[in-house]
Amino acid sequence: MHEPRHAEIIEGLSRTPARISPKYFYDERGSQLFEAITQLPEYYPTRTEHAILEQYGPEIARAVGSGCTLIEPGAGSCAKAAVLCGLIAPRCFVGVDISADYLTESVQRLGARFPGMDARALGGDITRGIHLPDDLPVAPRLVFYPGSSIGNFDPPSALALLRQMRALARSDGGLLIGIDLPKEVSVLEAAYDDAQGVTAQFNINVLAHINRLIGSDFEADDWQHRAFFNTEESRIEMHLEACAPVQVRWPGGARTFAAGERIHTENSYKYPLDRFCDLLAQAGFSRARAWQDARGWFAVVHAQP
Ligand code: AVJ
Repeated sequence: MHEPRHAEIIEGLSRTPARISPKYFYDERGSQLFEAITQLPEYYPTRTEHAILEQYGPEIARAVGSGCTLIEPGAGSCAKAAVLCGLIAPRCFVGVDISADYLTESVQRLGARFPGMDARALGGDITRGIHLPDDLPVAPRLVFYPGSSIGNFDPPSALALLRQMRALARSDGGLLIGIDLPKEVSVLEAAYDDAQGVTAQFNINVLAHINRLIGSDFEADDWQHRAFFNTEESRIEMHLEACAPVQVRWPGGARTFAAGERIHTENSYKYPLDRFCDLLAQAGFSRARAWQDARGWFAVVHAQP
């Protein structure tokens, strides 16, 4: 008996065009490579969001209020939570992540930095709906979803996720979310195809992870990184393109790829702010306030029911 993700991966590989979910980027090496991406000169989202939080910190803090229960889906290293906790002094922090081991460590570190705060780690996947512990302090809940992670979801899935977050926030809470905005194509494409080739390594590394998960025999050297902006869909697409005809085998199956054939590995949607606010409204957030950098490249949005 295989795990469900096994079947999901093989189903994606068997499609035409083939696809691999971006969630498989983040094995240990993939997480390190992503960390390196956030420091690349071309990759503006992380530092731009950070600069917005720094510049408008006091305003954002007044808008969201202090003493809340802060909930961060996909908290990972809790690096961004640390910045926000310094600004809004939450009473309680709940970090949620699929890989709970790593999360437990980083939540402990965060708790040590903010001794008055009740810091908790919760294993779970927000896209499937999470169940919060029932002994949380009675306080308004702020859901924090930074980094433009929402961009990985197509609009209907993004809406479904925003509805989950609306339910978590309840009627007296809110959402603080980072979104990457549309901009000059050359800027977008450079951010996903950097000169040092770190994003290329990040993309190709997914194959090693898939090999470990399903026992396939992908060879990194057979594939090249492709990233481009799809204007109609307003999204960056990342693909792996076969350099020559390739056969890939795994226990119980195989697939051939022609030279130039691609595996779609990621979408990163860039929502114009007004379109994103429409999605928020459809998800049940009737009020929204946004802060942007001077170039209008990224926005931090506070949404309330
Ligand atoms: C983590 C999904 C926000 O879309 O910018 C970075 C992932 N992929 N470079 C993004 C990513 C390639 C990133 N997100």
